[in-house]
Amino acid sequence: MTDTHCPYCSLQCGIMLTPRPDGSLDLAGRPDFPVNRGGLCRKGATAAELLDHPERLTTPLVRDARAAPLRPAGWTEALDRVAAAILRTQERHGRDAVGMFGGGGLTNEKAYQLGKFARVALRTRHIDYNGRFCMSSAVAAATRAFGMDRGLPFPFADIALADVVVLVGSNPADTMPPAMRFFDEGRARGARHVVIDPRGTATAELATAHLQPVPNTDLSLANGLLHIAIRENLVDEEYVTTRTSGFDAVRRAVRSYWPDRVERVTGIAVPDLYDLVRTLAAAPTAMILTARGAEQHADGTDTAQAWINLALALGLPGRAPGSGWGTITGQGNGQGGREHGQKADQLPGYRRLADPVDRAHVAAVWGIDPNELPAPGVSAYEMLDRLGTDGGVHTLLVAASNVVVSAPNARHVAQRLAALDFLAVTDLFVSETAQLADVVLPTTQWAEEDGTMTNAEGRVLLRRRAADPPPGVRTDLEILRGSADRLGHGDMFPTDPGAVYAELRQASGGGIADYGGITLERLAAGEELFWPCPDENHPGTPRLFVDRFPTPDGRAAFVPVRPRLAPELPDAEHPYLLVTGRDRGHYQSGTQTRRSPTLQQAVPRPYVALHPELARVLEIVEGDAVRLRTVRGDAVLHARLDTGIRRDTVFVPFHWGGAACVNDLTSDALDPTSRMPAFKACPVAVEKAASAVFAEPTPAEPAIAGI
Ligand SMILES: Nc1nc2c(c(=O)[nH]1)N[C@H]1C(S)=C(S)[C@@H](COP(=O)(O)OP(=O)(O)OC[C@H]3O[C@@H](n4cnc5c(=O)[nH]c(N)nc54)[C@H](O)[C@@H]3O)O[C@H]1N2
Ligand SMILES: Nc1nc2c(c(=O)[nH]1)N[C@H]1C(S)=C(S)[C@@H](COP(=O)(O)OP(=O)(O)OC[C@H]3O[C@@H](n4cnc5c(=O)[nH]c(N)nc54)[C@H](O)[C@@H]3O)O[C@H]1N2
Ligand code: SF4
Ligand SMILES: [Mo]
Repeated sequence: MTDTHCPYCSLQCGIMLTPRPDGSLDLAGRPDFPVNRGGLCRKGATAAELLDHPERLTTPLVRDARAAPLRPAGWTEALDRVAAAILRTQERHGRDAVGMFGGGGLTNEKAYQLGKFARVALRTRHIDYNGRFCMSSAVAAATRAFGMDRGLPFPFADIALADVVVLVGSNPADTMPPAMRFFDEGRARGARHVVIDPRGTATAELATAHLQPVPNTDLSLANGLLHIAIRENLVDEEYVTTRTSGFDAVRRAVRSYWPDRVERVTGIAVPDLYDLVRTLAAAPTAMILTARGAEQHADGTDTAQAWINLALALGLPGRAPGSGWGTITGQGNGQGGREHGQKADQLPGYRRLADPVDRAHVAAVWGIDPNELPAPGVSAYEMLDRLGTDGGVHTLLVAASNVVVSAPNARHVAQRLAALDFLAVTDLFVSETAQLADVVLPTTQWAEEDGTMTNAEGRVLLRRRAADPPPGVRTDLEILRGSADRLGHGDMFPTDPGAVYAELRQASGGGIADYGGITLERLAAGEELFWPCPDENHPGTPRLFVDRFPTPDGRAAFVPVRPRLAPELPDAEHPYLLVTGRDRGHYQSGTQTRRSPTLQQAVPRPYVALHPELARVLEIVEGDAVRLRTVRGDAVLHARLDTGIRRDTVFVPFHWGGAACVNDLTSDALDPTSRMPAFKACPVAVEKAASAVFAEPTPAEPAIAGI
């Protein structure tokens, strides 16, 4: 039996894998792991279905000409092609014309090595990753306010200790079901939970109260709540004086957020506003948690900040176990993935690429001259938007992301990918993005490799190898090594995850995300270790901000924020709001979960959820074909009637590609600070489709010559 962790979300539930006599693996939740205590959601429970999946890629694929189909090839040929394309592009357009796009599902070792490969082997400034599409707005706000970002600055278990929890745009009952045990425990003790979501989600159903704002009005809502807190003398003045700076400017900024005005903007009734503030202020322990619903907007950073401002005014961060503000990170290693160098402006340990001291530290670990390190690059969408243009990337290497499905304005992204000189994709399957590649490199998955992950709490975990990969498949580390060899830097890229982790500890040592004291031996011995952990005798830091904030003056910073005009407003042609997000049964772009027979049966097809009243007006009944249209594109989806959703809002999960790709419709307006796209709300036209020709998702198996 091998103890390991789930391949999917940032809860990183403990899983045990036991070989059966027929060679397959029996999968069960680990009762000893404190986060899930044996519980698993249906995605984790079915994860073993993909290990020996018939569509699993076992050989590299190459394309002989743009119009030619992909064909199987050997590793030497495939990696030679990648190296040749890199060198050709560097010669023609310079080093920055080669780009890398990573993913928050990669282990710490892979994320670290990807960042190092970009900076050392390619020496390009163009590297970023899908975390930009995930929690980057909360990251930017937390860094500004607290001096650092760790999704949850406390363990998940603290949720059970909170007397009040406010969840803003977060649906853990569907997105992290085993975490609900902490919420259930709290409510069993009498805690009050308030969900703020335009939809009546599974989480809202369990909560004490549900407020249904107009999408993208959370910033005004938070400012309005702070206005009431000030007016009602509910501010924790002592905390504000001793632990924060900048409150006066925020006090002034929220002066005009009168409750009736906030009601008009958000749709939340004045008495509910008062009730929420009083509940929060009266509780001995209270927590505000934001997730993608609040953050994935063109003013997501300021929205997260507005909720942090409220939390600070009420004295919550660092007050006591069960109090604070946190963001619930999403991908398996969304946390670790952003700490170790995949982000355009970051080096390992949350060091900054623009900081001379940070550059010198990491350059010394890598054995290079700091001047050889490139400058910070551009964010994920900005890089995609400029592919193939002057000053943009001409050869792109993608690992662990399916941008054709998951990036906003996805048709445009597909066009930009087509403008590249060369695209290489490393994946387990031929994802929609891999279908466009010149070379596809097959890689190992979770249960076939060792590595570390850092979950949403900042807890570092051992993911252990439980099975042999299919013959012919290489790890991401081996693929990077093979490429580095061809670029003359092979020695700097070990393939043993333990060796990479040892280097990561050194590179992160002394940084904000300090892994220096987190050894593999300590993890193997079962120690529960949260970063920062500067030395081997340090117990790690489950709770941050207890005495001070890691800002220069030790105080948390208030920042005044106001909503900007939305990038697109509803008009006569697009009178409704399209909200996107997740279905319980699928994961992200669906490359993995759409291939699980169990999950595919549970949620077989893309759909749009709409209120029965809206459906009635539009003469739509359950199962009808509904056409959605925004200024960028359209899709025909099956109607699913949902009495819990606002009447002016429709909801589509983003797990499908092809003609059912909702990101063909979404807006690529970016938050000016975090560069997060506005995935969560855009004006949309909704009508009954003239013919029932549904947008079918991409066929599972694309045509590949010779396979
Ligand atoms: N089943 C499943 N679980 C997953 C994933 C998955 O793909 N599938 N992905 C993982 C990842 S990477 C992530 S980031 C997390 C995301 O986890 P969540 O953030 O919980 O998931 P979402 O469905 O994206 O958004 C949450 C809620 O925000 C609401 N919302 C939309 N717009 C607004 C708004 O303007 N204001 C407010 N207040 N709410 C709004 C939506 O209705 C939705 O219910 O889930 C992780 N877990
Ligand atoms: N409209 C809309 N769009 C969204 C969102 C939304 O709420 N609405 N949410 C956004 C968010 S929060 C996120 S996180 C992104 C996620 O979007 P993507 O980045 O597309 O995420 P995944 O579908 O998880 O893609 C991961 C890919 O890597 C492969 N893979 C898995 N493990 C490995 C590995 O170890 N190595 C390699 N090389 N490959 C691997 C998988 O098969 C899969 O094809 O989508 C964003 N897009
Ligand atoms: S909640 Fe997340 S980590 Fe846990 S089993 Fe489900 S997908 Fe895996
Ligand atoms: Mo995410």
